[in-house]
Amino acid sequence: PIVHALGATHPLALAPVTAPPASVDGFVREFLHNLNFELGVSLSASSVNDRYLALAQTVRDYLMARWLDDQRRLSEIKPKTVCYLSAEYLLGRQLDNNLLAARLTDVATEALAACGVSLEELREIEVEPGLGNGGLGRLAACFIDSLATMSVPSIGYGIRYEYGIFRQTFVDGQQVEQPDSWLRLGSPWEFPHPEAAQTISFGGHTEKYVDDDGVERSRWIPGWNVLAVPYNYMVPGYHNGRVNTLRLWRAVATSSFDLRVFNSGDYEEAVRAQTYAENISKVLYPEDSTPQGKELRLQQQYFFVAASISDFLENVLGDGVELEKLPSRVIFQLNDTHPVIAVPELMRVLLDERRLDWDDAWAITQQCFAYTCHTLLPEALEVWSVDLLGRLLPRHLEIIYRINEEFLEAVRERFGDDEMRIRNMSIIGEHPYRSVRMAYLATVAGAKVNGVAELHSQLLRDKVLPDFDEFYPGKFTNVTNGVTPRRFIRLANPDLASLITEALGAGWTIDLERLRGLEAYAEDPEFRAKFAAVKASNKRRLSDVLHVRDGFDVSEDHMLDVMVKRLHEYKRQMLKVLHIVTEYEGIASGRVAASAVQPRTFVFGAKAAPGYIMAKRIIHLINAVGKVVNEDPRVEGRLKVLFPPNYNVTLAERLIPAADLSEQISLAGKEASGTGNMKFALNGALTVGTDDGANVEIRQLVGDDNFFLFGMTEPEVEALWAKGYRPADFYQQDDDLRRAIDLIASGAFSDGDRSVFEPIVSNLLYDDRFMVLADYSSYIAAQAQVDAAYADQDAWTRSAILNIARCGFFSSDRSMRDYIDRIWHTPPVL
Ligand code: KOT
Repeated sequence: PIVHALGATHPLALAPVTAPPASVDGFVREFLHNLNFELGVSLSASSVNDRYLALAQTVRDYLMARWLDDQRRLSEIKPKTVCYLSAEYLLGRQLDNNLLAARLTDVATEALAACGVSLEELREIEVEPGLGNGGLGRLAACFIDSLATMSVPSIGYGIRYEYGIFRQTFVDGQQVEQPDSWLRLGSPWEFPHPEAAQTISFGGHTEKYVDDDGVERSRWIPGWNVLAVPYNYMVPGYHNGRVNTLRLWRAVATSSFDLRVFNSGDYEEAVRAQTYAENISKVLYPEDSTPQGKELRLQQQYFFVAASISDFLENVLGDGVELEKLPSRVIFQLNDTHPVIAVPELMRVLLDERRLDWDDAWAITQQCFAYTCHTLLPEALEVWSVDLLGRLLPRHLEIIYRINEEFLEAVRERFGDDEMRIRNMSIIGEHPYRSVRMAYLATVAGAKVNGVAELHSQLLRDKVLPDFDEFYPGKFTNVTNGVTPRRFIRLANPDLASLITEALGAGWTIDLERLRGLEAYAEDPEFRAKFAAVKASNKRRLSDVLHVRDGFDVSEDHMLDVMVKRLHEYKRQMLKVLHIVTEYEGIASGRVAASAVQPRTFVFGAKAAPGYIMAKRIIHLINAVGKVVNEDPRVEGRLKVLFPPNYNVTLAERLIPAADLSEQISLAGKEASGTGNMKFALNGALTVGTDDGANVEIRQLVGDDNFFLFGMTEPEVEALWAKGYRPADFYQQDDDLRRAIDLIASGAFSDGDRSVFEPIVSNLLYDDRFMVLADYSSYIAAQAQVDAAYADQDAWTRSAILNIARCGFFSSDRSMRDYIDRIWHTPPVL
């Protein structure tokens, strides 16, 4: 139909787009064509990067027919569509995932080999797009994978940052950040559409006027604007022939960017103005769970949601959908509060551009949004100062005020003039400065509000938003997070995947509850031996990777004890350090025989936000302890500490399959869910963990015998705070703890300089917001149980298999089903 419109007559122009033949010959032909005609090089003269780019283009060519067809089909069927609005997508490498989805891995391997090219070598040079910080961004990536695999009509919207999460290096054990120029060698997976750019406005003022029908209206006279250029990415479903779209926006200066300056002849100033506009999509803010309230950040947020809403209304919905029917065509899912400015934006479009009256616009808006909260930390709840918001988006601030007025009016009607409650529920906070509480705005506007694990959703209702829960019965719900088994089992752990398929047949990758079938195999000695062999081989593979990357060696007969996640005090990497120092001090002092502990390699992976000083100190300490431990002959062959820099999705895919022990040790009530915990369990690591986030659900499923639980529960944490927490008391009363802290304080890890880690020590002794000392003894006891359990390798392996068998629940496919049932009501379109 599209070609008809152009008046095409040639039969080829009328034929549907077709994929190249999925044969080795077909693949070779396509690959060489791309190398010669797209990259302009011969095979013999090509670089590894040329060959990688040509391969990526070839994979795209195979997916293209499906992508175009899906777009056409959906524009005809007009189903309700999920628009996932997320400031972050932590995608990881694309090549292998796309080969797998399109069932091309074997053909590509053979075809390349026939050209004398190693697929493995090409895989290794791909730079992952690190367009996210951690859990929240990786979750978005898992969700779009599952939506495509389940044939759910959906679009991911976000920002195409020119620089993703910084590259971490260590200099003298301290973190140094380097820009992540992920686009430098070309970006073969994206399709830019500069002609489809949207103009996004900022600043200026508002005014009232009377329209042609005599109705008083408001309008926004913006002060400046930028272009939002869409870059489309394919999101292929696994083995289902579907390809969804991820649309990321890039900021480009408008030609009229600052005509005033141009006209005045100040060329340099005009160029500066261009740069200013283009800064909007320049760099990902590297703060995880601690937003900084910077103006550029608010610009980013508005920039991408305004472009996305307008794109959806104009290009996806297209001609003449009745606005009252909008809720039957779209649900905008807000990935935390970062995109919440979309709420007043949709209101503005409906009111000012489409001329709806307030009540109609609000009724529509309230059905079109749903909000996912990913935190409980008070400092992570985003607020924008009214000053800043009013300057950047004056019309939106007016709309927010009106939403708040009407909301508080309804609260008054319901609860009476309870001023305390009204102040607590107001979308506008007054202290320490007047500000918009974005989580409240999202809660008022969202049809549903969900937390990301059972415990988190409960605490959200009880502790963070109790008044809202009472006011809006039925609005709050839970959807426990999940992870994609395609990337995190099938691709990351191919030998385990083969072993599972051998036992259960294919099909488990899209129906992960089938892993239950492995329970019986846990009792089979032959299967256990095969599983143990896979684990050992994954350790060797990891060792190879770390050897090349960092010069580290991992020994196969060590327990691999892994803690990988952002560095944050609430996650308590410090507790892990105290455990290591305790083990080290015990052996080094001669009180504990080296032979009495299981040989262990401790692996850390963690980035700290560049401005988070305490987190950076802890990174320094981990490296310092690692250096001393690794160089001390008294613990040689027993204890080893590895901290490869720049932990990212690519490294996660190597580390997780090799791990024996998964560290999930946050203070109870602080980790909303965790998703690393799920990835480890699904790869047959046992968890040592607190009763926090999704750990609770993991333990319920795998059983107490297959999980090392320690630490206070959330109510116990609350009780200890209420009673008055004095960390120094724990230090005084526990000999091991005292020795560990004293050793750090003594300068043993800082060449005798006691000042280096003094701030960490005094923070632990006199503040310790996350109660590391209170949970220390329980943690050490749990680690003793870990040691004892690991001594019986066969029993450990049995537990590991049971962990896999019982964690099928944590597939992101299940998360998507829950969102569809409880929130979106967007069935698959098959
Ligand atoms: C970041 C900024 C503001 C508010 C929350 C965040 C945030 C939360 N970033 N990452 N998270 C994590 O999200 C994951 C996915 O839901 C959770 O598993 C994890 O517990 C959160 O910390």
